[in-house]
Amino acid sequence: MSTYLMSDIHGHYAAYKEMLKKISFSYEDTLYILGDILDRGPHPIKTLLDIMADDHNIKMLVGNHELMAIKLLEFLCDMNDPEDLKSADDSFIEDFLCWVSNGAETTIYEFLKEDRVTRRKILDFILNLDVYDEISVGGKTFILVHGGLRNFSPDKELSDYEIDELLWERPNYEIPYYDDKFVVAGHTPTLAIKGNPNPGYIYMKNNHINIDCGCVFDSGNLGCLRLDDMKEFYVNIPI
Ligand SMILES: [Mn+2]
Repeated sequence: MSTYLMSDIHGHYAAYKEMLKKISFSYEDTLYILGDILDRGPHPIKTLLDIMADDHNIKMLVGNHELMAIKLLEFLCDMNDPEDLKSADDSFIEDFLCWVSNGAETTIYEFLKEDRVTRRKILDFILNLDVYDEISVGGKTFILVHGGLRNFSPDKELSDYEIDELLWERPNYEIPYYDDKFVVAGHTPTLAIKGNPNPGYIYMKNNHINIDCGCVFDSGNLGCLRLDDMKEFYVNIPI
């Protein structure tokens, strides 16, 4: 009965499945995934469907990539003909191009291969994802969120943050937010943290924990953290 965390799988299905094997993930265990399953890697929808099928013990939070996808997946849900895009307004096209420039191609490709019922199920799943969670494991409390807590204030309730503040934030690791709680996030590959002595591995500083080890990059890994004993697991499979 262990609790595991992963994040930012970005369509890297092979690495995800390998990690489940590596941690011997079982029916009694719980896995929290802190968003960004979609985009960039080869199999985002395949990965998402796999997570959806395991919903008794996998809890996924929303990432900025799922958030970007919602409006467009809604459109693609009922699309008959790519010509339909011609009737879209400018703001829709702008959002669409923004999503595509963030690696949406594989998500769109796999999404359109699914039938309409499955497309709708995928969209409903994304629409129902929570934005944050707070859990206690082994006497420690962990706030789970995709990006971080922008405009942090110790007295502010998690429910009072705007969604963009939680999904797009890059935390300031020099400042501890809470004395008695860890803030666990993904979103910022640990390869990109300035002064990080171990890029590509889980990063911990001042009660911050970053578990996005950048599996979409050659020098990155898919990381997984077991909260019961803070043991780290890594998988590196080239895409
Ligand atoms: Mn992200």
